[in-house]
Order: sequence, then structure tokens, then C-alpha cells
Amino acid sequence: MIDIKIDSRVCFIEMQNSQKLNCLSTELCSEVSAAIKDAYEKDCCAIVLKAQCRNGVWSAGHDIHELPIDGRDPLAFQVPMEVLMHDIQDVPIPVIAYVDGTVWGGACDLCLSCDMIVATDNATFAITPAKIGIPYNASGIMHFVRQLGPNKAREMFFTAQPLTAMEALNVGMVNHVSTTENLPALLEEKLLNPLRRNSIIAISAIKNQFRLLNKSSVSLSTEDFELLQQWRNKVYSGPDYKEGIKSFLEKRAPNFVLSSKDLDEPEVE
Ligand code: LCV
Repeated sequence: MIDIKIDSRVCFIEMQNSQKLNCLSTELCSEVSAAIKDAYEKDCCAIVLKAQCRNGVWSAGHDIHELPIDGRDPLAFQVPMEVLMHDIQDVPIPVIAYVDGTVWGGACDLCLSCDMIVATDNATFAITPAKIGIPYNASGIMHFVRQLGPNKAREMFFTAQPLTAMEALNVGMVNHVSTTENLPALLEEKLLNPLRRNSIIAISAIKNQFRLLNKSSVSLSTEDFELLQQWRNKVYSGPDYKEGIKSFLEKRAPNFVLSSKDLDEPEVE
């Protein structure tokens, strides 16, 4: 499902399940996770995550067929897509997302989990749980709030509309935007060559500090965490979540029935 190439200490990982729009299935995520760990073992100084696009799609996000409808948390900590995001954040070498297509849902969160993003001018970025009736999760929301600021992050989550590459550049989500023909040279000149020259042990220590400091900026009381989980559970155990998945697979508009007031309705035993 993926192709791996190492060129002068940089590991290029390309997702090649374009037939399935590079949906972040268990199989694809597990292969990318393994490739990331292998790049670290092979003393690479950087990882570039690419995708073979089809119909202009870089990745269509979580594989909707794999979303559980039995009441289990669709975005729990150990879900392969989530594990891949943790692996990207935990590997102590820079991971760069090279985006030359449209990015949807969890794939947008995946790009934000990378250390940097470079994009072609036709790339777009959308986070779409609201379209499917999914409450998302705290770590994913924080990726967006930290990177884009609360207002832009709320706009993206509430509207589920794509940001263009230039809009993403303007809000600091994307590091560089260029044309399809010029982006490879820009990646080498602006990012990869300096990374090859610089001290990888210093970069690793700095990346690890970024990760710990990022975590330190958010503290949640246990009661608030339980409340957060109660709200999420109410959504992904409810009818709208199932309707969102069903309507997508049946290629029709969803017919959501719940209201905001249902969120705080006590559980009926
Ligand atoms: C499985 C798919 C998918 C797909 N999974 O082609 O962020 S969260 O919380 O929502 C998280 C849980 C998450 O990531 O959920 C997934 C979020 N992804 C999306 O909302 C994107 C859903 N896909 C689309 O909007 C369209 O497919 C795009 C715009 C990506 C491409 O549109 P296009 O018209 O080019 P189709 O929609 O016809 O899709 C082609 C085939 O790929 C399947 C889709 O069901 C169709 O399958 P069939 O040919 O069997 O009908 N497909 C697309 N996305 N995420 N399957």
C-alpha cells in the first residue's frame, strides 16, 4: 500500500492506495507507522509523507467502512489512524507532509500532526466530522486550535468546508505553497538540505521539547475530562452518527434528527 525510498538520509513514504483514495484504513496506517519507525532505525534525518492522488484526492481520511456502529469510540486512542498520528508526533525526527491534492477528515489531522506541511496551490484541507455526525476528539481538536487559532479551527470544524492552500498558508497551517512543478525543488532547498546539514541530535531534542511543551499547555480537571467523554459518547452512540455513515455510503444527504439539547439529556436507563 506504500512505497518507501531513502535519498541522502531523507525517507520518502508514499501512500499508494489511490484506488481507495488513500483512506486511512487499519492496513494503510499500520504500514505507514512501521515505515516511520524504520526510518528512525535507519538514522534518517527527515521523513516526507506523500500520496499518490486519484481524482485529485491526496487522502479521503478515515476509512468510513471501518467506523464502528456498535457504540465503540470511533476515534479512541488505539484506533490505527490515531496511533499513526502519535507515531508521527513521537518519532524524534522531522516529518513533513507533502500535499498535492485534497485532504479530508482525519487526513487533515494527520497533516497537522506532522511537523511541517508543504502544499501545491491546488491542495485543499477539510476536517469533516460534523458532516458525518462524529464528535471528533480532544487531541485532534487541540491540533487545530494550536495551529490555526480557535476561530479558524471552529470555522473548519463547524462548516466542514475546505481551506485552499493559500488560506492554509495565511493562517500558518502550511509552511510553503508552490506549483506542482516547483514544489519538489522548494522542498529540497528550503527544508531537506538544511535538515541534512543541521545536527539531527539537536533537532531531535528540540522536537521532543516541542511535544512535551505542547502537552503542558492544556490541563483538564478529571471532572471536565469525564464530561468531555460523556458528550462524545452521547454523539457516537446516537442515531445521527449512524445516519451520517449510512447516508455517505448510500450517496445521499443525511437526515440528522437530534438537537443540541439532546447533548445534555440524562441517559435514559
Ligand atoms: C471510505 C470512501 C471514503 C472514505 N472512506 O469520489 O474527520 S472525521 O471525524 O470525520 C474521521 C472519522 C474521518 O476522517 O472520516 C472520513 C472523513 N472523510 C470525508 O468526509 C471525505 C469523504 N469522501 C468524499 O467527500 C469524497 O469521496 C471525496 C471528495 C474525497 C472524493 O469525491 P469523488 O466524487 O471523487 P466518490 O465520493 O465517488 O468516492 C469514490 C469511492 O471512494 C469511497 C466512496 O464511498 C466511493 O466508493 P464507491 O466507488 O464504492 O461508491 N470513499 C470516499 N471517501 N473516507 N470510502
